[in-house]
Amino acid sequence: MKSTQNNNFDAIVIGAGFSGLYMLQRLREAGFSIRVFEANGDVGGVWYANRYPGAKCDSDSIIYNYTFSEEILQEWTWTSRFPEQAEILSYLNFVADKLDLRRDIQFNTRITSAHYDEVNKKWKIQTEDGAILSAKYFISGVGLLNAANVPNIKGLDSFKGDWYHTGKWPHEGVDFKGKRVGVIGTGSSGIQSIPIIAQEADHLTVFQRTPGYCTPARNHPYDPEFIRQTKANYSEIRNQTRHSLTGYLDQLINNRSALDDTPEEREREYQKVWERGGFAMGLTYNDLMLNPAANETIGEFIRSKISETVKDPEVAEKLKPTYLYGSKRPVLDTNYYETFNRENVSLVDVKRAPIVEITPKGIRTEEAEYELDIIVFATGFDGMTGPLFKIDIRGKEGVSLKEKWANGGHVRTYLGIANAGFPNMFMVTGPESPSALTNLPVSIEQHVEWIGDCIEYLRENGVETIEANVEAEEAWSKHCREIADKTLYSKGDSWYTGANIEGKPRGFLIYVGGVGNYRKKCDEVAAKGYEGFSLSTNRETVS
Ligand code: NA7
Repeated sequence: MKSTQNNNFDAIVIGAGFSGLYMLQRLREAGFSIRVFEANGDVGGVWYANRYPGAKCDSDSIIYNYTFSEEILQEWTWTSRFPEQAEILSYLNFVADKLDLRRDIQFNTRITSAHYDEVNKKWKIQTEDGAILSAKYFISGVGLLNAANVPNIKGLDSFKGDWYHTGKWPHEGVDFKGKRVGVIGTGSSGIQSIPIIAQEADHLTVFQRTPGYCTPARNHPYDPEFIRQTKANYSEIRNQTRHSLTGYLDQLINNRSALDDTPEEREREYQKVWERGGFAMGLTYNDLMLNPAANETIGEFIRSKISETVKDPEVAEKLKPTYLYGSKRPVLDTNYYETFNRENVSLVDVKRAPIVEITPKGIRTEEAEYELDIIVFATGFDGMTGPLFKIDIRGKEGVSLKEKWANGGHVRTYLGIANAGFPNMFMVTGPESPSALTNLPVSIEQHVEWIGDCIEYLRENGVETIEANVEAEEAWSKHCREIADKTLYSKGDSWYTGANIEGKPRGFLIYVGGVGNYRKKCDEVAAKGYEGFSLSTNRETVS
């Protein structure tokens, strides 16, 4: 890390995760001066912070990486099908070392505000310790999930034991041996950590509000021959993910409705995908995320698996989700349901009897008090807008991003990359881009490359500012909502819609039209001289 000697940059980027690291490399290679600010002590973003036991990614390792450098692709080798947090963090460290990125990153530095100065056409950016910097371009690489949500439960301060949030896990780890542990939350973080904590703890109590739809990950070490073939054929893999629906290699398995098959045929089809493991269950038929009756068939299949696995029928019933599959993020698991057959694990339904308070001794629900030594909050994040709102971002006339979105009645962006009223500001995987429903490195690379190309274009054409037009933004936002409303993705209560945060306005902020279509749209916008944006030189503005 180098301290800031020069306070004026072509571009300032926030975040040194997948997005910020590549943005740095992309703009540095193009000859721009750039500085990345990172609140954490090192690179990694979510993979720096989420060190809870069992943390891993649900994307196959071979596609959970950058593809822009053939050298990096050839030199790095993943060890197993699904990468664990520590391995992903090693990968990002490897990339940072290889490209010598750290010399342009300032760690342990939180950005508190970014204000657009209309007179000088610069972003004024302030750090927590009061330093003020300026840049022509302000780029957010803050990611979707860094604003940890610790629910406001009465009495937390009085708890005599220790408590942790999965998204801010201590680097030295947590010793669960001989402890009575409570985990609140059964989303991805809870479902990944519960089987591991159960093996160590004296007793584990799981406080479940809504059960997840879990399907087996079937993680396994990679075979060297598979790795050799993958490296030899990477251009084909890259091509496939970039033009796919979700940035994964999985394709639609049966191009017909789930309702076209008999129950026996469906069972066979689901079973095949279940055996394969990974995220393809939702691709078994073409209408699972479109038609509630079709969706019910996959829900029923997973519920039957829960009954088969969990020995106590009452516990099995509690673990069965009944909402639409995929309207909350489905989870890949390793021994999750099996964990509830252990003697030292109990399940508490806090939808039926909600948590009332945290006491000095543990957690009290409407029905009972549970004595605990450690509480783990696997309670998720204020997703998508949360990380942006942690910074006071203000565009023209001092209007904040928060005010803009609140005043207009809903979040709206142009392509999930730009905002009307916020010139020369870009978001990597911002709201209304495919982001959360995709294999993120694929989406991140596309955004970083688009933003890099755009900034180069502006330099080549002597453009001072670029700003999304209100009409283009409204049209994009409307389009996003319209296509989401035709699917079942937007019909659940989760961080996809903001429903997990008390008082947060609801809105489905993901473009569901697919990675390939989205790339095409972004490329068309660029090819038409940045259609939907106003570009201004010192002399004139062109819309
Ligand atoms: P999620 O998926 O948002 O899950 C959070 C869980 O915590 C979920 O089961 C919530 O229940 C539960 N929760 C939240 N607040 C409470 C309170 N107050 N009481 C009881 N239970 C609560 O977060 P994760 O960290 O697991 O995963 C986030 C993403 O990371 C995931 O989607 C992947 O993309 C990777 P609810 O469902 O709201 O009833």
